Amino acid sequence: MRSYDHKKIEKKWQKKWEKSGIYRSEETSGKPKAFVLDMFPYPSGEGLHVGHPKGYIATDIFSRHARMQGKSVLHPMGWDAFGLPAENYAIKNKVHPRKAVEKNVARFKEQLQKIGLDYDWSREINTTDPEYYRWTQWIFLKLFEKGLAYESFEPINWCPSCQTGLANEDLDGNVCERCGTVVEKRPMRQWTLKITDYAERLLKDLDLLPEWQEHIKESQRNWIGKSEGAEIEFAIQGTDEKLKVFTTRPDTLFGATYMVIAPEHPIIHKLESHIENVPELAKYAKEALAKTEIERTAEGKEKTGVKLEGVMAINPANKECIPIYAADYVLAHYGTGAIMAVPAHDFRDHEFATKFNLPIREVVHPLSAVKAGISDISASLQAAPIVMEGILINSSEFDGLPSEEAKVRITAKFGIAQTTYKLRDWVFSRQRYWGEPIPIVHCQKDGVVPVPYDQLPVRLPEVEHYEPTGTGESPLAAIPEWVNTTCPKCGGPAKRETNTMPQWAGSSWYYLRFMDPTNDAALVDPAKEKYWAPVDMYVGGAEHATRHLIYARFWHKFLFDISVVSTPEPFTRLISVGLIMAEDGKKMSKRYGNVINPDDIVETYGADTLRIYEMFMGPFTDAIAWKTSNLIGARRFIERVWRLQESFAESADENVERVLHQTIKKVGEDIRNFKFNTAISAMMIFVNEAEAKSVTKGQYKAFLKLLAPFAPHMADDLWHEIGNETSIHLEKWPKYDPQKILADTVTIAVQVNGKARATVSVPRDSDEETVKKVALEAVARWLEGKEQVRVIFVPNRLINLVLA
Ligand code: ANZ
Repeated sequence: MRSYDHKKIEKKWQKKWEKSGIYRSEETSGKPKAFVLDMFPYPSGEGLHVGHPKGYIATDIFSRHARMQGKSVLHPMGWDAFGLPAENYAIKNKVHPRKAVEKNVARFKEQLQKIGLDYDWSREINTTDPEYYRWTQWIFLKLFEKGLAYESFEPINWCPSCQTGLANEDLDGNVCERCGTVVEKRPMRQWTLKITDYAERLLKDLDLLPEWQEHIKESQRNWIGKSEGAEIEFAIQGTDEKLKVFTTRPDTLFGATYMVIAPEHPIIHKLESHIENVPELAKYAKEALAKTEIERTAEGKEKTGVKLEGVMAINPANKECIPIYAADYVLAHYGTGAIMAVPAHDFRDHEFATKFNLPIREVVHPLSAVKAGISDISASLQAAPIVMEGILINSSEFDGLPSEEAKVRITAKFGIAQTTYKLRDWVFSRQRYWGEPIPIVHCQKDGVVPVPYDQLPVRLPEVEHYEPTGTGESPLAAIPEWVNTTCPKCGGPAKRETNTMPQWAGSSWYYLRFMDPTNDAALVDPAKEKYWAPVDMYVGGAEHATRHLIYARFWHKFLFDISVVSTPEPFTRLISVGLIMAEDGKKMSKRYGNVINPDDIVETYGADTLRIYEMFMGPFTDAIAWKTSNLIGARRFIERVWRLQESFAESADENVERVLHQTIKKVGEDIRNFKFNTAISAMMIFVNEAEAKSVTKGQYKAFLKLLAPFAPHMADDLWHEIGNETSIHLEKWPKYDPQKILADTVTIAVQVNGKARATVSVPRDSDEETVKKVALEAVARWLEGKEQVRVIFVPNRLINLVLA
């Protein structure tokens, strides 16, 4: 027998597959399709570690199985190569980001190819390729055309280390998610996308995704953060000004004993002539701006605030004059930036009222107290608020109403129903070099003018220095030849927009480009889109639950509205990969020096062993620690399969046949359900059985087909070795025979006078006569000379022969 030389075998088959192009995707086949997608990586300078390919191996198995089921498969790969990580790497290593990306891509690709993944490399894309980002810019122009991309001048998150503005989604609490530096608020001009126009659809359409993991849908719901409530206006005494608040508890209106506005609220400016302590308020606002939203709104945090001296508001419900405070726990950009404070029923208001000695008035009596006949809870209210709903008191004509009904009636009388979302518009510009230029020019006469579609792509120019300038302008601003241009409208002098797009831009639509990667007339050909869309299976890191996956859904819905795509949602099924931790239990990272390079594993043990090992570690979505010593188990399994080719039986053993059909059923179901570990244990059981008894060539062939998605190199090699000419990966997936699975045997205990004497194997559900015949043989020596008087028979369990 040939020895199992993984190096030779794996190289040989990788070459053959590439040459024969068996993994090319075809949309003209007339077959049903399967679009299987990995979240494409950014090609970092560190290369892949063994954790990265886990998801790729899984989609590889899934897509190979789909192909063998007769589907036309699209399983592509590409590079998300713009953005801060690529740029920071380039700066640190003093190479141009384009050069660094080229080198890193080559390295990543080589590493992936060594693992034997079935990507159609003819569809490879790279977000930094001008022929790709032309279409990213095209989408931006469409958004601009529809009023969904706009310039704004609000304070945004600024990372002093990365020297760029960031979206809320790019923060980890109050620090930059990339570098860990605490971000500041900094007012600056920026481009913003109106994702809030899509908030309701992004929320509602989560219901169209039954095959997404619930926890991911839940994080999206929280991120979108829908609140239903009311807007109510409070007049400012002695002026024509009004202060509008947003509240989710209009039922508590009679309990509003003061108001709070965000320190940066514009009404301060409007009331300047009435307010006596404007400088004090300005100072407080400045301090508040330096804090993050999380710091400002945390419950239990020491409350601060400044009273607006000289002005009072009027509670519209009871006409009471109440004071107004500026306090940082109210955010400028949520709701209306102002609240009615109800200290009896809200934690933060209670903390504030306690500190500033403001009245706490109960207006909603809890149901439990009503039931227990307790009417006075004012003492406990001084200690803590009662936040649950109940029955209204101290609320004039609304007394006695339950909260639910009071909300509706009070809103009808004093305000209007309103819904707000936590989701903010998407801050879409970065003050960095390595990103897609925003295709806009600024003309003195015509203002903001979009670059005409036929002038796309606006190419990123070559520069001497691509380090951030630190001035809030991108390095592009320092290249006059590029910046100075002519206005497409009037032909006069104009300047190009020098902000670039965030890294999330290119990844918000890349899956569409895989359907038609070289089309230079359209983003995607409609017929191809119709065939491939939507993505049937999408696999990637759980950390993208609220960023990439919200942005991509937003762009997709926009492209749906302008008829570029035909489905309301981009990804039908979504599964997140459980991390592979390092052997020490920590995250695998160069920083901890615990990284394992897949190249070394492939070299020593083989790609097929690596693949089986990673899929056998445990449930796919679990985080599990790597253990090199356990690779031996996977390698041994492969070697046992290899040895089975030594001798084939002439006729099939019934048990082996039964286990084979059970295995066919199990492996197919498990692959569809992403349960690769149990699929592999089913295959191990088959190998045990075949070793213990025998295996025919036919059985072996069927088994190799099951193994092929998992260990593609050795499966194809053995397949050819036993006399086949075409690749096993183009074979049909075997069918199991339901009859054969059922026709199994059971073990029956044979007793003589109630004493266990032997066991026999019989086909399941055999009748008494059949079982008695074999049982008599098995216990012959206990029967000698004795007469049988009775038989007790329990089907499939036992037979008891009672003797005289
Ligand atoms: C009065 C009230 C009484 C409130 C009560 C709550 C309880 P969610 O669910 O998060 O949407 N609020 C409104 N705008 C705010 C802002 N810009 N900054 C900080 N807080 C703000 O919360 C809505 C509630 O948060 C609103 O309802 C308002 O306080 C507060 F017993 O109004 B409520």
